[in-house]
Amino acid sequence: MEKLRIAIQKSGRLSEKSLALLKEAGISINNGSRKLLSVAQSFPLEVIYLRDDDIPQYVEDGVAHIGIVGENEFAEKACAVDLVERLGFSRCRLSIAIPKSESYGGIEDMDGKRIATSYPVILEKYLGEHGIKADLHVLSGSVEIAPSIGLADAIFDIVSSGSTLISNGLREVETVMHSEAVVIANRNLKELEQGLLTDLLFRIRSVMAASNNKYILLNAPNDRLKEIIDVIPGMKSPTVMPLADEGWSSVHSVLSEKEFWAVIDRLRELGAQGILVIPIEKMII
Ligand code: PRT
Ligand code: ZN
Repeated sequence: MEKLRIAIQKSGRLSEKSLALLKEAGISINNGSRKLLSVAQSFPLEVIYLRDDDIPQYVEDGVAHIGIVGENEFAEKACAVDLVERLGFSRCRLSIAIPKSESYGGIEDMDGKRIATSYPVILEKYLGEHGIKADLHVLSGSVEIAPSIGLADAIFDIVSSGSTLISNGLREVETVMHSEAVVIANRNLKELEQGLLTDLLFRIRSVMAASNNKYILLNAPNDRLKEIIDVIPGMKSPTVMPLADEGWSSVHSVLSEKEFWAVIDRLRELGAQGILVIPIEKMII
């Protein structure tokens, strides 16, 4: 039977989370990442383990039908593949940083400067858009030490917590792009492969929607019921049931993580009691 082939990072920051996402989508993979290729149970999927740098090209070539990579690799490799889903994990940003003692007046200050980076394509594009010409030094790792050894005036690299910059005496002055893990796909999938991708994305979206939402139950005094319902619209509209205790109703609904605390505070002000918030396992949307 035909299978969808997905490329996943062999070992690194994306590997575990990529496999965990497949697992939550009901697809368990047999042997971790030791083999080059493994076959999933319960879904026609094959996993090929690669370095993240190689994934966009393998997907463009059709060696893998789809892949999970950082958006930064997708942008840097500029391969002819489609970004089909953002996954929300491994978030980071790509920024220009300079020695902390230096002043910074704006991107114009980078004109004629030497910038060390592993992401020349993304940087060149950004500088070009701002009419800046800099001298790029392409390094494959340890970019952050370039200024202190006199190799560059600035760096352009991935920043997450910012502690790598701080411990190398650098400060972030310009954020060029934000990145998260994404699913990329080959542009010439056959009908069957496209169908499998649609099924897989449906599962992935249900997992993500569930982790972004909570199930909420509360008791509402009937005289404030309308106002309480207005605060929590839910997926369609909330379920309302009378309580044995007269004058009170039980309200059930779904709340997004983002609006969570603001809504809870408002509900308490409106007299809601016994508020229970429960994680959702899967959410079919
Ligand atoms: O071996 P392979 O080529 O497959 O792996 P890799 O070493 O190229 O990549 P890996 O595993 O380090 O990262 C994979 C992807 O994770 C990246 O392409 C990003 O999309 C994403 N990601 C998220 C990060 C970070 N956060 C991150 N903090 N990638 C790298 N870093 C490094 C960064 O290079 C810098 O040295 O962490 C340092 C900065 O971190 P802070 O927290 O000190 O700011
Ligand atoms: Zn890499």
